[in-house]
Amino acid sequence: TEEWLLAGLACSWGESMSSGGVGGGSLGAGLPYHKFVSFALEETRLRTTLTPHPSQEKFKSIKLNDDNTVFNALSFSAPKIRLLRSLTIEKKNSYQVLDFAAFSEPEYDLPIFCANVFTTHAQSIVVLDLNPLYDTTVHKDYKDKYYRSIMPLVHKYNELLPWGGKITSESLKFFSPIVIWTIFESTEHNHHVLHSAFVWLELMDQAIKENNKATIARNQEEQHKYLTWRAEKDPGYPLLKKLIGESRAEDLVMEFLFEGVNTLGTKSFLDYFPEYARDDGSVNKKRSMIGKSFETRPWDANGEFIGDAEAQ
Ligand code: BLA
Repeated sequence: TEEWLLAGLACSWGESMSSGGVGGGSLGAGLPYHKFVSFALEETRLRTTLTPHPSQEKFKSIKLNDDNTVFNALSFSAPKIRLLRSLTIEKKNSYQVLDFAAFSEPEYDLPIFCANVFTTHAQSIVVLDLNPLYDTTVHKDYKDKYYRSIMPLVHKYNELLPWGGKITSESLKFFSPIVIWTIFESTEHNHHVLHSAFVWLELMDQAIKENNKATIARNQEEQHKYLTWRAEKDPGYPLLKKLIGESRAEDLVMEFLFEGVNTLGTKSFLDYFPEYARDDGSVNKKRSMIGKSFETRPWDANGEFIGDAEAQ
């Protein structure tokens, strides 16, 4: 049963970084992260039928003021998958971005596949995870259902991709015990082979449709909460604003990257995260109320959260 980790996506970040600009003819080609994206899409197509998502039309050809920057946005849906979308940005001699995510239909409680990489000449900031729909510290049943059998993955990647150090503490409850959160020097990139388990597709194959209306509504609300968080506080947002302007960045975030934030639920950011309320009722612009913590990986080998003491 644990063979599914081999049904993995193997993607060499080093290789794709150094092959920069060689087009392979498939979607997303020509960007350093095109290999990741086309591989992920190919893997997905082996198992399901991707249909272009309505959001793709509006965003795939966003024009930038800056000729040195290439922007590529793709989005799809499929049976069981509400939204699978990918954004890659490359600014020549400056930085590269990958933001890839997949969200299931609310009839499934699948984790959210999340691959984010921000690369400059100096370093790469990487978050790779199956973000849990339900906080795994609170919902042990959910943790067991999706993470227990894949915990061994952590040992496999931990050496190659060590914990990235202190992190915005709010992020932790959106991360799973198998999260890869790492920062590596770009000079080392050729030595780093990132094998990201595309376990998500395996989980998707196995996912069984939920019929209970209350459970479906709860799944939908949890997904909405996640979208609401990221649409407001994603670390990439300020850079997107700089790149395409405030209003287009807002459209991109609301209607593409975190599409569903305006339709899956009616609760506001402050309904979900009241600690961000300011006296005048507006949302505190700070990224984090708690600050950064967790110098080391705050989960043990069984995926039990052990970060409490350090969080003080
Ligand atoms: C930095 N991106 C980061 C950091 C994290 C993430 C953890 C380190 C800073 C921190 O502690 O917050 C990513 N955080 C996540 C993800 C989740 C989360 C994926 O909570 C999911 C729940 N990154 C992008 C995109 C851009 C981008 C699209 O995904 C730009 C367009 C940029 N990320 C970016 C930049 C930084 C960063 C510029 C460094 C700046 C900073 O620390 O604020």
